Amino acid sequence: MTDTAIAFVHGRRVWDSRGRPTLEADVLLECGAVGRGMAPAGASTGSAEALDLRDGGAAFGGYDVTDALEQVNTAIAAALAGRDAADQEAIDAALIALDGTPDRSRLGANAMTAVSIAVAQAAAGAVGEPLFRYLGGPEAATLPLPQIQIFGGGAHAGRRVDIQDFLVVCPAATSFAEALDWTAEVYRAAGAMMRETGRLAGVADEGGWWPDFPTNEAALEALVGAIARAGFTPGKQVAIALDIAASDFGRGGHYRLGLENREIDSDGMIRLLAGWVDAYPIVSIEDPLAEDDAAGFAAFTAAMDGRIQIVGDDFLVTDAARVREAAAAGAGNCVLLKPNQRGTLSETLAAWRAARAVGFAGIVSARSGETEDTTIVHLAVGWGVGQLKVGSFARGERMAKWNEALRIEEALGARGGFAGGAALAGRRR
Ligand code: 2PG
Ligand code: MG
Repeated sequence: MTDTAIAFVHGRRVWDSRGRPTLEADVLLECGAVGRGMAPAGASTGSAEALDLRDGGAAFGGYDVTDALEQVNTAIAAALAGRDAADQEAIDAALIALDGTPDRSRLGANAMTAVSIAVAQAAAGAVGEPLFRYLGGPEAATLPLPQIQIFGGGAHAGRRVDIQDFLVVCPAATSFAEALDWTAEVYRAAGAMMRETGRLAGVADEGGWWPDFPTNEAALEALVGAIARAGFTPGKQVAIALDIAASDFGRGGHYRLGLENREIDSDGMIRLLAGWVDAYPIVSIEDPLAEDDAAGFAAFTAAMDGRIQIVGDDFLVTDAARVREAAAAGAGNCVLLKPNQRGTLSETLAAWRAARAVGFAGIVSARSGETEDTTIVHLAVGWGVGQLKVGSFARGERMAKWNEALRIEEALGARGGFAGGAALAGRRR
């Protein structure tokens, strides 16, 4: 038996950032190393995501995880006992085989994600390395460009505005720490503007300011204003990224804009977004069209002609095969990577490898329901993904991840680098 053989797997129910049940897994190795992983949860989920197994029923709004927890402590624990934690692919393959369903509905992608992360953390601990170095070796030395939410909308703010995320990126920053410094000033300026105009109404699910705006465009104007008020040149130093999350209000080529109380088709959406790209310093748009609108995705990509980054989240659901299909169809140029959309780290890495092979950029992303687990930061650095999105610049579950990136940047010192604006797909950097 190797030192990195799994001695024990233990799951427990804990609570996520929305106060809902979630689960965490502890993995103990024969050598004494321990790893822990926690499952996050989405609110605007793609329909092709692996299943987040919930009990249903009355307790905790149906969000309890008794079944998933039982899977961790019985079937998964038994199947992984004695297996080598240093062979992540074999561990993840064993989880997938044990589940045996296409959508991970037997074990639950939440159970699998927590265990898959815990195994990786334990294996890294066994050799005394931080996870990013365990995953990427000495080559893993580049901090990702952060995408940070300033206003939260869509499903994360009671659908107050149609767009889900109004984010900023700092293409001209020269380090991760500097990107956070700049974003902190923009976030503060945006909050001050909301207060002065009497629109300050707290924060949305991911810590962004509650978007009390009459139109989507008013939110974009406010974001440009906040960037300028913080002393930065919009578009040059600090630029805008959007997550439209269009699957939340579009289906079958019809898009229902709640704020304007009107419905537009795929072409209408493309014209609307193209107009915003002309009018505002936007460098990245995620899920501009709905997950079932591959033709719209391709048409928007063609219309943008490589100007901006076009990200697939609900559209690609961290799936290697979908990434290859999208590239073949000319739909998008960047994949969002969320481990719990598939259930294992190996499948997440496969999606990233597929993206690289077709020339797509990538963004490692948190979920709107999060925990204090900072593993995704290590994935971004360890796999050299180049971009990281974990929500806004407030709330502990978000700041835990930004702060972990600062620690990694400090640990790398002069050997480290910052992906910067070059990590963005598209010419408008
Ligand atoms: C997204 C994520 C994170 P959710 O759409 O990109 O912002 O949201 O976790 O609710 O899917
Ligand atoms: Mg999204």
